[in-house]
Amino acid sequence: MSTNIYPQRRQMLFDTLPVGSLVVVPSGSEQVRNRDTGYSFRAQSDFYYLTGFDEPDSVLILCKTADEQQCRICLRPKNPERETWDGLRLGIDAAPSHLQVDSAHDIGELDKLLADWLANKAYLWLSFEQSSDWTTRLLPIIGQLKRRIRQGVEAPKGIHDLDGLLHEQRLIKDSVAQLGLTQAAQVTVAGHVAAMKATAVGRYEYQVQAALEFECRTQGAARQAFDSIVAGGKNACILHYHENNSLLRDGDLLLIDAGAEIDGYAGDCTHTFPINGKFNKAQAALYDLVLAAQQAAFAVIRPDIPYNLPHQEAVKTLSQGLLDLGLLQGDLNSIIEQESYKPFYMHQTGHWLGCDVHDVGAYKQQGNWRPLQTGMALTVEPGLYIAPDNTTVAEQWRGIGIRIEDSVLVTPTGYTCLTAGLPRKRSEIEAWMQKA
Ligand SMILES: [Mn+2]
Repeated sequence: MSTNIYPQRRQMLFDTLPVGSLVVVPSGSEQVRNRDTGYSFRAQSDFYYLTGFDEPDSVLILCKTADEQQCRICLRPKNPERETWDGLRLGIDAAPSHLQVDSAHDIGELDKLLADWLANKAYLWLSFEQSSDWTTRLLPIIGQLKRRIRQGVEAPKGIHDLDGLLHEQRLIKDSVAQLGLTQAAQVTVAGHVAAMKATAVGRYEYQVQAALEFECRTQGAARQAFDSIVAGGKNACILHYHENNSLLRDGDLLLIDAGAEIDGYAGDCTHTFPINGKFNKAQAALYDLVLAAQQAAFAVIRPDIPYNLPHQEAVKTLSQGLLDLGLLQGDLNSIIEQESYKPFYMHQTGHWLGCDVHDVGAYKQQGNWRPLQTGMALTVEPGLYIAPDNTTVAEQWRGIGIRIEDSVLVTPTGYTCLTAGLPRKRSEIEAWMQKA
């Protein structure tokens, strides 16, 4: 991985900041799980994106004045005793060269340092999504500065949302981000293949989950990018199901939505296949329809189309198919207009993908769906979910949940599918399961 990417990313952010700016980007702190045991730590994505550093209790500070720009890191000092218990720390002396920043400071001094660094800065930038405790911490420091006004010190005039700048930057994937997403996607696909191999009637969902996550971790994933959804039969109708504790039954489908995290980038892929290797008639009809909807969405993806167009194409295909199969009645346009497909398809057809599985970046600009651009990464994930208690449809359809999801990168001429490699056509899946 290029070690120069982090200074480059910080420079890009500097270039968008007005003179007189101070930016605060925290890594976050460890969270207690119970008593003296913590949840495993993962640095906030904004911080990791700008530093490649993942120690808790670290804060990146960017200062821009008319004369200079300064990049500073505040972090935990070396502490041999704590390091014996909790792991090595980079430490203050090694940080400037290791992280390519101008200076490094003890995190314990942060409030005092901020009082100096904030003096005569007009703009204080914070993530509004993550900053509630930081605003309460920073307001007294700004108050102190205002009391030094007779000494000629100026305090910030406002706190500004960093998300608008930094998240727009994160939305367009640079070469290192593209590589991270590509590797995360490849490991994710390997995990799905391992899950298919581990699937059999009479096993439990968590056993398939274990096979998938074993493969991802074996191939270098730091963790899963989100809790794996391994949903047999009607459990697939719960969109974010992750109890993963049911028995896999003969005649049911298995829906798996999972992704590995590699170098801070998320994989995201969903696969639906029959537990016994053979689709029944109702499952086959709905599966083919969801796959057709995904292909209709793929067909329009290229730069300059509105973000929502793939969703509209998927909805059109799904609605027409539901009409043809008799699950919906009426005419296509009014079904789409009145959203009467929503009992069967209640989510969007995708989301941004990046450091976070539901990645940052606006979807609309001035009230309109933004155009896709080269370098954006998103998922394409139509589905159909027929609630087990939906008595408005024939019994054969009830309790079937299907989603097919791939991750794509927008290219100048269209897109690249990052998660290619799984059998997707019904015949391919059945042949694959037969062979396995
Ligand atoms: Mn997704």
